[in-house]
Amino acid sequence: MKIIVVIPTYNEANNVPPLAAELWGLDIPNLSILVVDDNSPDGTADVVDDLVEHSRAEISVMRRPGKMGLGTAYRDGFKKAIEMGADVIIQMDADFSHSPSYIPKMLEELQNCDCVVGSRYVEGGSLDERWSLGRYLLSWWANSIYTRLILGTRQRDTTAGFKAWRRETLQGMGLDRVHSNGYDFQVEMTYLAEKLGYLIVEIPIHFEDRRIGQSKMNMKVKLESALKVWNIMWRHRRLRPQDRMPIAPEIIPAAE
Ligand SMILES: Nc1nc2c(ncn2[C@@H]2O[C@H](COP(=O)(O)OP(=O)(O)O)[C@@H](O)[C@H]2O)c(=O)[nH]1
Ligand SMILES: [Mg+2]
Repeated sequence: MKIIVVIPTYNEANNVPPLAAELWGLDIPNLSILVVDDNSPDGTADVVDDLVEHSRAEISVMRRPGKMGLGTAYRDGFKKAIEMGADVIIQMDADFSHSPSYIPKMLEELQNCDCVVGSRYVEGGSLDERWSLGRYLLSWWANSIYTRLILGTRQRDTTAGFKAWRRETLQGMGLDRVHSNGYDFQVEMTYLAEKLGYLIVEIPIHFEDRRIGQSKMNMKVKLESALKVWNIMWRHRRLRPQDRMPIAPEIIPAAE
């Protein structure tokens, strides 16, 4: 079973090497890393190239010409991972908010469902201690109440960015149906997967604030994402499990 961890990056040169080391340290056979970099001014892609050259474990970088947003980074990365033959595709941030230590549990759970989500808002999940009560409540309300009420989804952490997908789930969802570009991408993926009848399991995680570098999230982005939830609902409201995309059979080379 081939596992590819897709990591979108914008100015994460100091995070990628220690993150890659932690991922390889898990000792999961056939795990490789695909970094999707948007021409980060801090040279993140060159740092990955250096890793390609100097490490024995598998890592590659997809270079995009400029900052085009998290959503398209994941879409491009997922398509590439499928092309590379991944059976399981893991998505995570580069900044250690998503601890690699949860990955073995995610892979175990994925044997019995279509997608596993590392969740801050199920029992046992938690957020960085440095978050104020107000910030926590706003995030919890946005994720577990506002978005869920509009979309009618079961998933509690609707903007979670730490997930493990079966290849067939992403193929059946049809990545070209996904339009969101920024943080609303996570919400759209959740809604689409649930509408198409895929089984999503949330496992609790502790979400730590980024260790190094700066967040690309701000109040304007949060407000925009909140409005976009309506758009996502409108676009996909009629989808049913029978609307899953057909999965093309593997082309098996004919025997000589
Ligand atoms: N390729 C790419 N990665 C991005 C972009 N915006 C954010 N990221 C990456 O997406 C992940 C999450 O972003 P982050 O700033 O940590 O968001 P936050 O955790 O919500 O504050 C990080 O690995 C970022 O480097 C983008 O436009 N393009
Ligand atoms: Mg972050």
